[in-house]
Amino acid sequence: MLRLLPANLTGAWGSPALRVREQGLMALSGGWLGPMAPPKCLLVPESHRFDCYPERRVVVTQELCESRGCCFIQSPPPAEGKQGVPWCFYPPDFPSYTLESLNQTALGMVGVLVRREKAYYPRDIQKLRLDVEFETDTRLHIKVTNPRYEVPLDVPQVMKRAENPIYSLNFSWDPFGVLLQRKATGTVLLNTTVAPLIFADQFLQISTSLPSKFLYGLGEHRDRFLHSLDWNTLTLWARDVPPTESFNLYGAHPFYLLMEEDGNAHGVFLLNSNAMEVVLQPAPGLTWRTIGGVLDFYIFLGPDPNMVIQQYQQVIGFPAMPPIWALGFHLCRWGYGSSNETWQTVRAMRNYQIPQDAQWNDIDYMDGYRDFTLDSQKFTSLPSLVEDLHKHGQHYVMILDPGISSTSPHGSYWPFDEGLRRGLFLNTTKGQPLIGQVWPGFTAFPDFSNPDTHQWWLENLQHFYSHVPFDGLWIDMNEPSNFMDGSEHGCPPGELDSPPYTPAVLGDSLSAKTVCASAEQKVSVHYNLHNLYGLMETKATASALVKIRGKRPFIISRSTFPSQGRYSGHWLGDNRSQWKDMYYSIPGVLSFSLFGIPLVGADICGFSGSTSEELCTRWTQLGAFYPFARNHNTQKEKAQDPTAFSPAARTAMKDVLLTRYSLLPFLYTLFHRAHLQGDTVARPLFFEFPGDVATWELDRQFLWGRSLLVTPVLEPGVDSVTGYVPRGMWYDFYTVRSITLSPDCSHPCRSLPAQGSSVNSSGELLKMSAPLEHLNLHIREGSILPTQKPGTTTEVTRGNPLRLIVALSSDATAWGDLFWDDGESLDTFEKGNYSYVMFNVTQVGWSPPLLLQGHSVTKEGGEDSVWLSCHARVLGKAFPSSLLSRLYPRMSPLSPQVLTVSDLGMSLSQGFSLQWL
Ligand code: MIG
Repeated sequence: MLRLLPANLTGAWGSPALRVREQGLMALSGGWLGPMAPPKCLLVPESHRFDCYPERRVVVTQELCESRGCCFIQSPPPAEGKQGVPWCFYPPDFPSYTLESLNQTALGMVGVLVRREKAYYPRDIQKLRLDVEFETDTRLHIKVTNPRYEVPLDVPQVMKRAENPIYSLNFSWDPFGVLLQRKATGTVLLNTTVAPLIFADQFLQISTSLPSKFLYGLGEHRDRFLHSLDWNTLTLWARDVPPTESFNLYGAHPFYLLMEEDGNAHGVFLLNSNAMEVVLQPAPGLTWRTIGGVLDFYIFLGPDPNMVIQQYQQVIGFPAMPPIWALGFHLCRWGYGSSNETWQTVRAMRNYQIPQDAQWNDIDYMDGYRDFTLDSQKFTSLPSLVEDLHKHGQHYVMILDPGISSTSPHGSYWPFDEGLRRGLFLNTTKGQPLIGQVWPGFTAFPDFSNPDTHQWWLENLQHFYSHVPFDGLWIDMNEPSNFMDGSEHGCPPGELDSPPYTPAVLGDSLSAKTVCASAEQKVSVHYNLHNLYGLMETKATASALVKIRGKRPFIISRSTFPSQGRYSGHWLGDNRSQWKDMYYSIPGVLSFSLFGIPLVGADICGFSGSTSEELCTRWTQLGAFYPFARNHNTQKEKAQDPTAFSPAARTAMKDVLLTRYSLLPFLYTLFHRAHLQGDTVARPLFFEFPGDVATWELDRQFLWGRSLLVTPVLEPGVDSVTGYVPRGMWYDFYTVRSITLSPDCSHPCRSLPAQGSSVNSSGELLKMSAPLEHLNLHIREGSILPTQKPGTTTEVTRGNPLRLIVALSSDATAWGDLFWDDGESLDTFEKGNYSYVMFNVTQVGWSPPLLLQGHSVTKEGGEDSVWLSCHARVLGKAFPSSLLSRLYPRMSPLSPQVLTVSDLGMSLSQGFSLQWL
């Protein structure tokens, strides 16, 4: 029987198979089919060949391939550095599982899957349990298990079966397969009969067809935002390496978002923490290949991309609300020679009045690079520096690595002695602490899966805090990184360190630049927990920070896993001071928006290598719009903070940072929406314009929320930039800003705008002027942005009057909102200690007057102390021309105009309304 045409399925199932047949015959005439290949193999077109021999270290011969029962057909070798069509692939009748029974349960179904013929990996599991839960109308949970390791992540427990799911689920019984369709359109979202299901102890694989080639997510990688499906393997295994195309990097996010051809979107999350590959192929098709755990899928039906990401975060958890100072500008470098040198930079920044909220230190502050110690010579003044920062409303963040020095004389280094005494480190298979090497020399690695380790971590932090009252933590090297492969003694033989199949990890070994997979941890072996190491360290760190400071924790972590956003942000690691690295930061930031980690950014001006004034200026302009904005530099490179450059460059950097600070209330409110319901902060354009296919590939621009378009320059030596401007009116941000209030204009009055690059776009590429000191920012019609006069810290800024920018749509409406609280207390939203205002402009009846209203929904006991005087600036055609022509037939449409209202003198907890003619 032809796998692609299961007998018990008709309709949508039939037609792809017919297509397959035709293409197969076409391929036959192409001449690349081996003459010996059996007819069933010839039927499989190249794009539909699912790899039966993914092992990389083996040259696949016909003999090896056929010993697995697969088809062998050579195709043209791929271009250098590319993967090609697999030569060894599954025939349509390759043995798979059969669905033996299927019974209704309260939430869905439970079934039994049986494999009669063994596949080719050891310890093939013959009987599996299938659980299906119709969790919500837009979320489906499908799990294939037998009792074994599962990811220890709290996921929502559903009590009631969804009543009106927008999806329909069918099964193929023999071979077993899942067919998932979107009811409204009939689009087949998943069809897993395209290749066999394999479920062996250390090799689990399931493939599916995809309804389009527009696939995003699957991190952490350095790639375009939109992945290529041209035989592209993405490996997920936490790894310390400067971001390089096609390598596994610091974090693991087995989640993809897919745009269907008609603009609907869905997402798929595989809750699995083992080393994994995801293979993308042009069918379009996708294969999940993991070497442990279970197949635990959540599918999100959207139907729009924003909703998919919200639904994903309903499962993994919504991101933490950051303290407001986290949204200021951060300055860091590796290689400040001393605390005084660090202090110098802070003073220089203040001197030039360049905004800065936090000063950071890298490992330089430590004594011998050991955690929780302070270099008593070079960093003597650190406590005073921190005190000075606090006096200026600024904050201090320092780095912390997980590796704990194991060679300090006994009795001289409490963290190791005590960790050893309490048994808190990763152990070798022989039950001894596993010793690797990191910055301090030989180190042991805390087992953060053990709750006792959290207590010890807290005690260490408390101790250090009593000397240096830090405000946040930067947790690095937590893949965990190890300068040795495995341990000081390598790794023992065995199937954890040398599994039957090793995914395409950098270094070809699971223990490359990390600890042995066989290392023992409290919850399971490191083999299973490796991708969770950073997340578990982050949880320990977040709870310690809360206990120590009693305020919202601020953490930036290098290694991440789904649900990370609940505890920390992320930076994109060791980029280089090169233009292409600057570009890659945009797909990087946008991908982490999808992963539910909105607080993300790349090292502004580049980490390694030497930046240039031009690059650093452009990068600061882009970086001012990273949700997390930090300039960081490697050791031994010349300074690249804003004060290190010419007056012109310095001023350009200062200006764009002030622009960021002026948008603080807007940005803070976006983070509130992320925390509340999983909205993205840095947002891909297609999230707002899913019906406009031209936006689906864009990753050189992005939005803040729904309404601020950022179009950075990403190339040297240019004074313009071409960007896509979606359909509608977009107002030039600076034109708005540059309108000055005429003093005699204290009540509603109109004035014409200065000439700016506001544009009424038909959905087109536009060339924008971009001299070196200019970042293009455009405000979308229909939006209201709360802003403030910027200060050089968020503390100063947040005390300044609120200003509304009202960008009217063509039908003279607009809306926006503001979330405001004290900026640092825990759970202000949950406790009701905040103000929330919805701003609205509406047309009053059928007459020209417009009404701007602020509706406060602040709860009883809300933040009453928040009082901001308010200015409003209204942009656009105040009157719709259609209406005007009806009411005033002889009047021509008004030109765009700007209306300024000063000092509304409102309290946020009261609301207001303002009407004008
Ligand atoms: O082995 O702490 O990604 O930001 O400056 C390098 C020194 C260790 C890697 C981090 C980088 C940091 C550096 N760290």
